[in-house]
This record gives sequence, C-alpha cells and structure tokens, in this order.
Amino acid sequence: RLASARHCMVLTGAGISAESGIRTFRDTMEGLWKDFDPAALATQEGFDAAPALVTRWYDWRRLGCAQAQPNPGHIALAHIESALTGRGGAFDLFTQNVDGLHQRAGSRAVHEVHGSIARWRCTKTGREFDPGPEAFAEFPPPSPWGGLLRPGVVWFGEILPQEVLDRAEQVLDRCDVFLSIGTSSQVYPAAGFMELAAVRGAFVIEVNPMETPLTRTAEISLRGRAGEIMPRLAEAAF
Ligand code: BJW
Repeated sequence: RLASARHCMVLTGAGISAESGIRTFRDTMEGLWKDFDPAALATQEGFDAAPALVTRWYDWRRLGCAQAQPNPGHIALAHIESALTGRGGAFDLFTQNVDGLHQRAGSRAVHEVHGSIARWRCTKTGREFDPGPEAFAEFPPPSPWGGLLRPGVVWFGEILPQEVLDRAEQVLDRCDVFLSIGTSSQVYPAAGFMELAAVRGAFVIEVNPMETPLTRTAEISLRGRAGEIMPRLAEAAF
C-alpha cells in the first residue's frame, strides 16, 4: 500500500519522539501528565494564574527538545517522503509534537498542529520571538514589545493554526494511505484526522505499542515502537 500510495498523510504524536528521550503525555509510567497538571500548565488560565511557573516549565522542556536528536522513526519518515515525492507521489506530515525533530530529521512537508516550543510570542502584540539557545534569564520572560513571552504552542481550549487545519482538510480529501504513529488518539481535533481519513476511503495504518480508542478505525495495527517499526516499513516499501 505504501509503495503504491499516490498521497500519503501522516499524523504523529509524542510516541515517535519517546525514543529520542522526550517524555510523552499520557503513558502511565513516563507520561508528563503523571507528574504535572495539564490544567495548570497547558491552558491560558494556568498561564494567567502562574505565568512564572508555566514559562519556567516550558523553557525547561524547550531546552530538552533542543538537546534531543531525531531517532530512526523520524529518519524513516523523511526517507518515505523523499521516496514518494521522488516518484511523483505526494506526502504530508502532520505532527502534534512541538519538538521540531521531524524537520531536523529532514522531513520537508511538516505541519505543526500544536505549534512549536522553540518559537515564543508576545502576549501584547502576537509577534514571534526566537529565544535562542540559552535559558531565559527571568520568569515570566518579558517581551521586547511590552507584554510577556509565552510559548508558541497550542493549549487546551485554543484554536489550532487555521492554515494547518485548511491543509489537513485538503489532504484528507486526497490521501489514499494514512499513517497514525505514536499518538494516544485522545486529543481533538487532531485525533479526528484518522477517523475522517478512514471514512473518506484511505487505507489507515496505526503504529503504536498500545491499543488506542481509534485502533478499530485502522485496517492494520503495527504493535511496537516507531523507532523499530518505521525503518522496517520504509525498507519494505522502497
Ligand atoms: C509510542 C512509543 C514509541 C509510546 N513508538 N508509540 C472533541 C471531543 C472532546 C474534547 C474535545 C473535542 N474537541 C476539542 C476538545 C477539547 C480538547 C481535547 O481534545 N480534549 C481531550 C483531551 C478530551 N482539544 C482542544 O482543546 C484543542 N483545541 C480545540 O479543539 O479548539 C477548539 C475548541 C476550543 C474550545 C472548546 C472546544 C473546541 C487543543 C488541543 C491542544 C493540545 N495541546 C497539547 C499540549 C501542547 C503543548 C505542549 O507540548 O505542552 O498537545 S496536550 C498534549 O496532548 C500535546 C499533544 O500534542 C497532545 C496529544 O498527545 P499525544 O501526542 O497523542 O501523546 P500521548 O502521550 O497522549 O500518547 C503517546 C502515545 O505514544 C501513546 O499511545 C503510547 O502508547 C505511544 N508510544 N512510546 C510509538 N516508542
């Protein structure tokens, strides 16, 4: 299926970066939400109540992401993209991850559904700010334009970037193969991409060591780690 795909759409989640040492959110042993409260840290209300705590937490995670390296799962997806586009096919990778590892692995058509932890923005003007390689000196970090700086990620209750949703809508109409990799399929609207792809006739493959609420939507579930399964899938297909 992958070898003959005309347009492959991929949705990745935190699981694909787990083998790069970045913690997932909902895994019972390693997930971030085991130790941290999502309502306090990943919402506008949490930021308004405790901006120093929230920005310190995101800055700590930002530096961890900058130090992490892409793993064989990320690299296999970059190979699949170049093999497919090299023979006239199309490929679009939607990632819920904010870590930038797909781009660093060489993927080109990457759409960041939940933003990026490396880009921050001014709460007053909305202008983007690149914090650079060092930790912020104070928390919450002041913005050069008068407000505060907040991470450029999408919190619960916030709208996803419109251009990403528009592109997803287009690709969902066209894709004939859909790969869901390393996501618990619990956070909407991104989780709904898999359901929409299946309804619109794409062949859906899930890659995850665990069952998810949407496993039954997939035609094939490959149970295992993305860093082991994806290179084998790429090698088998191309
Ligand atoms: C491996 C592995 C290995 C481990 N290899 N796999 C419809 C129904 C119900 C609720 C809603 C709905 N529509 C909207 C909502 C509300 C809400 C939502 O979905 N809530 C649910 C939790 C119930 N959604 C929103 O608020 C979204 N906005 C929105 O809808 O706006 C419109 C609106 C506004 C107001 C009201 C209604 C509508 C925004 C969602 C933003 C999510 N933000 C976060 C934080 C980003 C910043 C940050 O990094 O801090 O995004 S939350 C967190 O979850 C993060 C992730 O991108 C996201 C998804 O998690 P993911 O990636 O799936 O990770 P995990 O940990 O859950 O799963 C990891 C998986 O990997 C597991 O399955 C493992 O088994 C697997 N794995 N190792 C492969 N080696």
